[in-house]
This record gives sequence, structure tokens and C-alpha cells, in this order.
Amino acid sequence: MSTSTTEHVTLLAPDISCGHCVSTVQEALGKQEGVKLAMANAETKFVDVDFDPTVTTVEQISSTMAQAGYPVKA
Ligand SMILES: [Cu+2]
Repeated sequence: MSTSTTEHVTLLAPDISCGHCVSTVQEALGKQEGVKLAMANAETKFVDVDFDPTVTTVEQISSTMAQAGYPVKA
């Protein structure tokens, strides 16, 4: 059995404005290795991500979002 750790991060992406943005962000993050769950919210502009910190990092998640067109606001 392999041990698996999960970390959670909440990122603010102000450019998320509708359901299409939500699905674009979730799809982009869903393809990223190490991301277990991504939930974007068009009303709050927050993206909740569960990820495996041994596989990916918050920096890589932010980079994926920027590439998808939704840069994270620091
Ligand atoms: Cu949109």
C-alpha cells in the first residue's frame, strides 16, 4: 500500500465569471498530475484544490490556471 497525502489550497482567480470559466479551470486542473479535486466558484472567484504535495505544488497549480487564462491573484 502506498501512502497518499492530500493538501488543500484555496486560490483567488478574479477572472472566473461564469460557468464556462468554472469548467475551463476545473478541466485544466483535472488534467494536472497530482490534482485530486478542483472546484471553482463563479460567484466567489475562489478555486478549491485538493492535491498531493509529493506530486505537484501550489506554484504548478497557479501556473496551470494562468495558462488556462485565469491567473491567480496573490
Ligand atoms: Cu466565463
